Amino acid sequence: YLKISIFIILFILFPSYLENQPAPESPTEPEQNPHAVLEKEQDLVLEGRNKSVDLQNKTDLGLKNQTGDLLGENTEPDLKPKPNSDSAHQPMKKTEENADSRTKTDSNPKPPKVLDEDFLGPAQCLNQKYTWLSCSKVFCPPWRRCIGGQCVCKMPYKCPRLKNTCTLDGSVYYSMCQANAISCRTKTPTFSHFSSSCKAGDKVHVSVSKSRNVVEIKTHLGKMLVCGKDWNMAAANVVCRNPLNVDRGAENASKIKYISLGKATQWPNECMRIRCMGSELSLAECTIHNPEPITANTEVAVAKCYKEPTGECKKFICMNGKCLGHEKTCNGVDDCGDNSDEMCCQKCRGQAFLCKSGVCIPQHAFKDGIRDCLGGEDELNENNGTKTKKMEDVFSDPMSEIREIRSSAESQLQCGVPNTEYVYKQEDDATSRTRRKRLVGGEEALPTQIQWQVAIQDEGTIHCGGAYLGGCWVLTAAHCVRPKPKSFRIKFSLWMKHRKQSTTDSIPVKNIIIHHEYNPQTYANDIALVQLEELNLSDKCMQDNPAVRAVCVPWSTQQFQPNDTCTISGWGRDRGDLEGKVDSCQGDSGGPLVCTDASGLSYVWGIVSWGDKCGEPNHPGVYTKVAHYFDWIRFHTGWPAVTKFNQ
Ligand SMILES: [Ca+2]
Ligand SMILES: [Ca+2]
Repeated sequence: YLKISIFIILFILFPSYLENQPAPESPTEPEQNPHAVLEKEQDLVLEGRNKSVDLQNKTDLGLKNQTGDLLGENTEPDLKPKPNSDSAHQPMKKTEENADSRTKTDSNPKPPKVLDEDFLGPAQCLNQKYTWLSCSKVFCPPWRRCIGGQCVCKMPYKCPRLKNTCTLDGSVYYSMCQANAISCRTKTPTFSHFSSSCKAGDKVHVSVSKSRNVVEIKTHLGKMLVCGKDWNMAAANVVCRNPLNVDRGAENASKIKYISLGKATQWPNECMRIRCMGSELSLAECTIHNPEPITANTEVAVAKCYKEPTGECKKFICMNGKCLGHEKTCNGVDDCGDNSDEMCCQKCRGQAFLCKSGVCIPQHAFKDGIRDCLGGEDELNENNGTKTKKMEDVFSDPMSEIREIRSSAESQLQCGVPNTEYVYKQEDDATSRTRRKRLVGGEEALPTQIQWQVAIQDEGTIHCGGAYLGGCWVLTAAHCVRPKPKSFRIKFSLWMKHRKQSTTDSIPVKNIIIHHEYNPQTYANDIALVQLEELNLSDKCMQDNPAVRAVCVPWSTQQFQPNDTCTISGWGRDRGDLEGKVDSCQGDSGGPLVCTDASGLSYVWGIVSWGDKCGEPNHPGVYTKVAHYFDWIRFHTGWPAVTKFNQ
């Protein structure tokens, strides 16, 4: 009896680990068994290894198999640096913009005594020059979408119809998203305020007093000061850019006691609390709270704009060239104005929250109902993410619109969540009694446990697995398929290779898209999409099936990090083989390596590609790193088919 097995592997994910880009120095690789080459009668019990493999010091994963020791007992001198710990002491590759502040680490052989390096880093990350527009690290705002790792301006008509919004020229738009999509293109402030009657008197007007640089805001409620509470560099940057026209924003965001303001001027006696993300084009785009009375001891906001330093910057240099004190990095506040001071952090200062991707987000973004960390770890333990902190008393609230857009977009696509009603359901089958018995190298799956796993049947034989992406799309390895759709069928919910269960479905193939740069000699770009045939008179490709669910496609190579736990599934060789000494990889080609994020969403992180003596510790399998191919997958399947984020 044949069984599907799953194998839990504790992957210490290394950035280069999953990449199926065989190194040029290993031209003989294709000789080594690609998994797809299986004999016909081979039974499909899935392969697996459940070793805990420490890959942290390794880069090759079989590519340089003579030197790799995957159990981590030795370290090759030419290995790449570990992603985390060593980086602070790695010589930084100098770049025009950020070399100076850290060159002191370059020439010093001993660990430098620079406290800030506990926070900033690693160097490889800093070299990537991430900003708030780097959507491999953060989500794009709703008026932008993620293409090729950058948040680019969305077409204004792609914004949903929400609360009426007025622009500075008095027109009415149907959402702030739309107004900001226009600003995004013109790079000039457009949004004015939320209201359906776009009267000029309702505009939000910001100025800075000649004396003392006190920030003033005029709304239809009158002229007020800005409260010192919540006032920070992110907001001061916005004021300095507009209306003060200082591109690099603020030098600092200070506060002054109301009582110490000069009596010569008649100052307003109320203030409004304003909270900005930092990327806004005017304070009107920030969250503005209702007025609060001012007492003598109330602090109010002061903005001192940035002055270019004389001489070289010896501190942190933002991607936009601004020079910042190190204490302003990794504190959750966008001091740079492009958020580059928060994108590569190993720890966060103060109350800021550290996302697993190394980004510090402000404390107020923690459990605010908007997923800020890629894996959603800032929004855990909420009731479906809708119930958030107590609603604040706000005058103008762009965050509620952002929250609404995000949650509606994110609810459109269902992926990465198995049908728990059906999961682990036992078919009436004697062999199920042996479930959970450990096999060599893995664990047996239950009949409907891996709901995105499919079998690729080629001329009646199953050689390969695949992952169901939803709609009419299946992802597999290029070496598993040929451009002959008629030869293939895709089998869903198949537990035993030769025997259907009640939920098993077999679907003909309409089209096969092999990556145009797939190289059958090297197995580079070993990835293919299989498009299923539609049902008669329908645009669906399969009947609703309680035991079939789609897995999500990762859009960023940063979504999973070292020490994340992932799962491989597939049919391996028969059990006898597994219990003996093993070639445990065979039979799993094309199958998914799936990682689950903090919020419980599962992503197809890798596709089983090839391996060399894959049962042995020094010779792990090689996987196609799916996140690299996000744009390619999206191009062929269409946006909504593959991602609920960054749409
Ligand atoms: Ca900061
Ligand atoms: Ca959040």
